[in-house]
Amino acid sequence: MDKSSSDHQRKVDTNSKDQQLEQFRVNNDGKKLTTNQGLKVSNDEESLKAGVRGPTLMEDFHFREKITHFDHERIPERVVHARGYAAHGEFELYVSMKEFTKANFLQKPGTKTPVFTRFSNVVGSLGSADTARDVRGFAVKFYTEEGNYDLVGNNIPVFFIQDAVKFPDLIHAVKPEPHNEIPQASSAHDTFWDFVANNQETAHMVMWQMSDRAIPRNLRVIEGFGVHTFRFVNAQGKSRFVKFHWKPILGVHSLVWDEAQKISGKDADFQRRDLWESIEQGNFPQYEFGVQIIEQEDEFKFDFDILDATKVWPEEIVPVKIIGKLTLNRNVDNVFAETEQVAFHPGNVVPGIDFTNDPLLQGRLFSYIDTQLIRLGGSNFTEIPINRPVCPIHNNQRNGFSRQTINVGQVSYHKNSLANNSPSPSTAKEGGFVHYEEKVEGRVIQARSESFNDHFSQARLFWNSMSPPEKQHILDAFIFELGKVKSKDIRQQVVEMFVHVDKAMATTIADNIGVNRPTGEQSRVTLSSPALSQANTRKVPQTLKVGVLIGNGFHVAEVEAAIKTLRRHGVLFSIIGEKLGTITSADGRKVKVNETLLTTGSVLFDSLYVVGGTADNQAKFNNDVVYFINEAFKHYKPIGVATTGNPFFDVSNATAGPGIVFAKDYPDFGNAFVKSITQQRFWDRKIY
Ligand code: HDE
Repeated sequence: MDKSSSDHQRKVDTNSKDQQLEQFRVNNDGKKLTTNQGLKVSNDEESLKAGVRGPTLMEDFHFREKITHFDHERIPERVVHARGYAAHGEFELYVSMKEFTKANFLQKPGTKTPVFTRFSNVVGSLGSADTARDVRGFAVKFYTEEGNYDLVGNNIPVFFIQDAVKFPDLIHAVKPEPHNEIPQASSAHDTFWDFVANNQETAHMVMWQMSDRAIPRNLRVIEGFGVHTFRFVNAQGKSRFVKFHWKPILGVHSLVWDEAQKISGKDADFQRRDLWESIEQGNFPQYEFGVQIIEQEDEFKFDFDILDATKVWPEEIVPVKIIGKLTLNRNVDNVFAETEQVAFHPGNVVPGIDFTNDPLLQGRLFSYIDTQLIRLGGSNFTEIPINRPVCPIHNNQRNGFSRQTINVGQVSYHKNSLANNSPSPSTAKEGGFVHYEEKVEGRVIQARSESFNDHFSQARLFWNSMSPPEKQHILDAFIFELGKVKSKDIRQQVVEMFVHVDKAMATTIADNIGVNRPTGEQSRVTLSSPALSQANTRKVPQTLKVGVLIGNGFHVAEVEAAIKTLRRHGVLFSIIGEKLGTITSADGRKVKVNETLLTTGSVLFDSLYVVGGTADNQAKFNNDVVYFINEAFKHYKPIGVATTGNPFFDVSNATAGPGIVFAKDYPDFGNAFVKSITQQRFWDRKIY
């Protein structure tokens, strides 16, 4: 049975948002076909014609309605973050934040708030591939009792620019070039790098973008960041600066670049498929919520400006306090209705959370509603089910395209006497939002604070914090991206810029992209921040995926024991054979094949278990299995080799060493293999 009909019932739980959405769900199962006017339709196969071979008649209202609706099915894609994928879930508070904020959903430990989370790629179009090198959006809508709170963040904690007025320039530069609309979903082209070299505030963010962070393995293993500095305000009116973090419980993990590119072809939906399937399987993605807090009086205590969105607050200096957990536990019913029509806005706040003067944040406060007005066709998009708050809405806003609400009564203005001045504003005590009374003074001026001028110290801090393989990946990414830049002048400018991050790095890049070695000097920063390196992340076996390469004639006891151990550790596996159907063990046992060597690829798995065996077309089977082994080996992945798998391994390019586990060497093969799987990549492997 298909999902829409099978589990429609179970979905409506006590969650207030889910109950609200239920009022809008329509299930066609077993129902009669009607027009949008509710008229039962008698024929949906032939249009009304003057004679069976004659012309179609205008009178056919069903035809006209159906085609017209179809003709208008598309809406503009988001100007950035077009390709996204979302899920429902809940946020549970661990510890009370009462001391810091009066936000209702952050008061009582155990409080659960319904959420909707949309992940996205920034640059590519709606139909682009998931695994492009790009920043991932991480937008969370909390449906709180005090109204919607949107935390519209990214998986990288800093941004390219410091002032929102430059955003259109940045996006024009990174999107496909306007004269030929090439390349799609890629920053590896002239205009992007021209922008980088001529806007040096991008340095820190570009280091992150060239790092493994921009090619996450899947969306369950990314961090999330609010990026800007926000403000917490408590019931006494005391304000503190705050930065928001999401930390995935499975740790932060990435693809390797060659793998990312191949996945784009093998499965353009790789990351959305992973998210969808994980939730369907009950492997709910979870992220802990953390806050960094700086006291108001410490605003100027740091060697960076805390309002500058190109800077992190190193966790070693300002610790991240974990205060809750986000669990994504329900897929959408309809991607258009929910994922596409959801409208996030950093300006959607609740009492206790407020803004700062970060000039990037200030600009965003304008942009989101503005773009939604055109994308969602007018001012009533807040009435679309996914965007509705779960608390009551009362105001004097009226009319506009596709208004759903029927406001009753004579009065639609404030103040009034006819309706006793209702709806009436609330005091802060009654839950009214009162803007934080920050003291501001200064001249009206178009300028940037000098405290925003240091573009290289934290870019170097990031570089210093990377492990040797991470550094190598950054180098490789620069060489790849700049290798695609046609203008030699731009390539030269870029190395002259990044020499300020690291001289050896920029020199190696220069040597590989046909330009002169840079002449400048690197930043003197020697500090590093271990929290920035993925080498220090959490590694667990749960939900990692093993591809079992298998033919006929395998040893049941050996394979079953291995698979049982994988299962016990929460490792997922898929049986990959020559063709769909079944394979047969040496003693006649049949096992179902899930995928074939043709329909899948090593890049779609975290690890391989090479069992081998016989096949109808033995030569092709051998070749294909060896191809899988070679590729997984090249991508530093763990490989388990069953006793029957040795002949396949022996003729591959792979060599025994770290992460290669032979059944012949381990009486307890399963556990040794799980240990390697947990490790995920073996960077000290020699790959040429
Ligand atoms: Fe956005 N951004 N942005 N952005 N942004 C949009 O809003 C914008 C920035 C982010 O899943 C748009 O509804 C400006 C930073 C996410 O629906 C638009 C600036 C961060 C999403 C917009 C920024 C983000 C968007 C396009 C420079 C991380 C997807 C469609 C100041 C903190 C939300 C839309 C979703 C979407 C403007 C910079 C995150 C045009 C002007 C920094 C996750 O309004």
